[in-house]
Amino acid sequence: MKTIKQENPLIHCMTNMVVTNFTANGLLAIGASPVMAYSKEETADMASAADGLLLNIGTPSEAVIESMIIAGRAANAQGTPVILDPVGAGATPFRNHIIRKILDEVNVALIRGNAGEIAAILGEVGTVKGVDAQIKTDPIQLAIKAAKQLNCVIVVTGATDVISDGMRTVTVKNGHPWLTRVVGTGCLLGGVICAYSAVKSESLIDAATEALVFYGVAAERAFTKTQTQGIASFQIQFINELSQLTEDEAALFKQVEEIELE
Ligand code: ATP
Ligand code: TZP
Ligand code: MG
Ligand code: MG
Repeated sequence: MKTIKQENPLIHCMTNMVVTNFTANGLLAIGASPVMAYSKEETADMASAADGLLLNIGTPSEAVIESMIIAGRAANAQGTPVILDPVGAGATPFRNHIIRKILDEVNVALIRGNAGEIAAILGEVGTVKGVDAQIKTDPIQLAIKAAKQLNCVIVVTGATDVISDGMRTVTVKNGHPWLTRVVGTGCLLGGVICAYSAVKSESLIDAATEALVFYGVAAERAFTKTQTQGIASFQIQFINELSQLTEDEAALFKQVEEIELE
C-alpha cells in the first residue's frame, strides 16, 4: 500500500488566513507537499498540476471564491479530488451563498466539517456560532442524510468522527479533546484528508478513515507527552507526532467501526 511519505502528493490549498502556516507545516509533517495559491491568474494551472485541491472558506472574499471555482473546475478536468471545508456554514448568509455556488459549479468529492456546519448546509438553522459547532444531533444520521442529499462523501468531525457516502458509514473514535483548543486543527485535517484521497484513490471512504485514524493517534500521543505543560506545547508536539508516526503504527491503535443500519 502506497504511503503519503512515499508518494509526497502536491496539495493545492486554498485556505483561510488564520491557518495557512499551520496547514503548510502539518502537510509537510505527514509527507505531503503543500502549496498555497489564490490568484485567478494561476489557480487553474496550479490545480491542474496538483494531486489534490483543498477549498476552505474560512476567511472568504468574492475574489477568492471566483478563484476557487476556477481551480475546482481545473481539478475536475484532471480527475483530481476536491475537498471542501465549509468553515462557518450557517454563520452568515454570505457563507451559505458561497457554499451553494461552489457545490453548483464544482464536483466536490468530499466535504469535511463539524456537525453544525454540515447541518447548516442541509438548511438546518441555529447550528453554528462563528466557526464552532453548536449542535447536538446524531452525527451518524447527519452524515448519511448529507451524503445522500449532496451526493458526495461527508466527514462529520467531533468526539466521534463519521464518514459516509450514504450507503456505507464508518466511525472513528481516535483523537483528543485538546484538538478543539488549538485553532486550525479542523482546517489542517481537511488538507490531510485531501492528501490521503490523492494517494489512496481506490476508496475515498477508506482514505478518509485512514486519515482520521492517523490524525487522531498523533493527537493522542501529543497529549500524553504534553498534558502537564499545556495546549501550546500540544500544538507543537502534534506536528512532531504527525511527522514521526508511521501509517502501520497508527493502524495498531485504530478505533474504527463499520456501521450496519437495518
Ligand atoms: P470546531 O470549530 O467546532 O472545533 P473544527 O472544524 O475545528 O470544528 P473538529 O470537529 O474540532 O473540527 O475536528 C478536528 C479534529 O478534532 C478531528 O480530528 C476530530 O476527530 C477531533 N476532535 C474534535 N472534538 C474531539 C473530542 N471531543 N475528542 C476527541 N477528538 C476530537
Ligand atoms: N475564523 C475564521 S477561519 C478560522 C477562524 C477562527 C479558523 C477555524 O479553524 P478550525 O480548524 O475550524 O478550528
Ligand atoms: Mg477546531
Ligand atoms: Mg473548522
